[in-house]
Amino acid sequence: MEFSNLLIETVDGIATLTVNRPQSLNALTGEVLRELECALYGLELDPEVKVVIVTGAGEKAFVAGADIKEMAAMDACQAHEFACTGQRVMQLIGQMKKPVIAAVNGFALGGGLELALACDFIYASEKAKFGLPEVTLGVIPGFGGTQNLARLIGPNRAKELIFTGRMISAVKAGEWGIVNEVFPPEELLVKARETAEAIARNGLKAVASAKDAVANGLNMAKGDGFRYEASLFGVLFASEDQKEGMAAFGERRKAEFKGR
Ligand code: CO8
Repeated sequence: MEFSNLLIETVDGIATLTVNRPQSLNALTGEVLRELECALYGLELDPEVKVVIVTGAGEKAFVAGADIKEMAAMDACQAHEFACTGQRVMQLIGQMKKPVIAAVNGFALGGGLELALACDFIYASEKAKFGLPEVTLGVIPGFGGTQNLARLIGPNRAKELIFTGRMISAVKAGEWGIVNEVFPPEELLVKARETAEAIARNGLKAVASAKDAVANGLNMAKGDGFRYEASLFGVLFASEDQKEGMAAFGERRKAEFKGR
């Protein structure tokens, strides 16, 4: 499928999905969001794809937010529709069985930070900047940012970022636990790819179950989360990958997982 605002390249099971509107710092219009939804569904269903990396085109931005010029002309119904589309995209990333890594190459602001937060984890370039500047525009984060950021770094730091609308550096974002690792700009995609390849070599049914356990367990009481984890653990014993992984260990060879 052809997209006007996205580039997708799949090499050896790793798909790189690039938001491609560098002239607008990759800002998210309604059309970009609809394309992202479509593209992510496609990647989830594509048997060739094992891990997805999301990044932004150009040197300057990952995604500098929702498109302010488009939003400025919206009425309340259109803004609601826009927020719902954005939230569907963010939730889809969380619900996908495949891991999704954000490679933040520059500004990740507003909806751009929300997109990164929706991914399973974030790698960043030293040049990246993070912020939720919505209050400087008279609105609040609308793609799950208040929820995801507060859960990730705690309510106090989240409120400081959201109330001030300030940007923080990649290093600070690392210290605060928003970013897993920070790399020189030229190494960002290489490192994201190395990690994606390391994940892709594992039993992908197990990786999907781990993603499910972490995401859903966080919304449960701890005891329910433990029970949920045990049930997912048990179900994996019906998979070919579990048989292969444990047999390979016994036979002192590398497992050849099929994702079944
Ligand atoms: N929307 C539209 N266009 C943008 C955006 C954006 N978010 N960000 C940058 N651009 C455009 C600029 O207008 C400019 O275009 P042009 O050359 O045609 O004027 C081009 O990108 C380059 O940008 P700048 O010249 O401004 O570049 P600078 O290096 O001077 O500044 C900044 C970079 C600091 C990133 C600056 O562009 C900026 O502040 N951008 C806006 C950041 C922002 O406020 N983002 C949050 C938007 S709100 C949001 O994301 C809400 C999400 C939830 C929505 C809920 C549903 C309703």
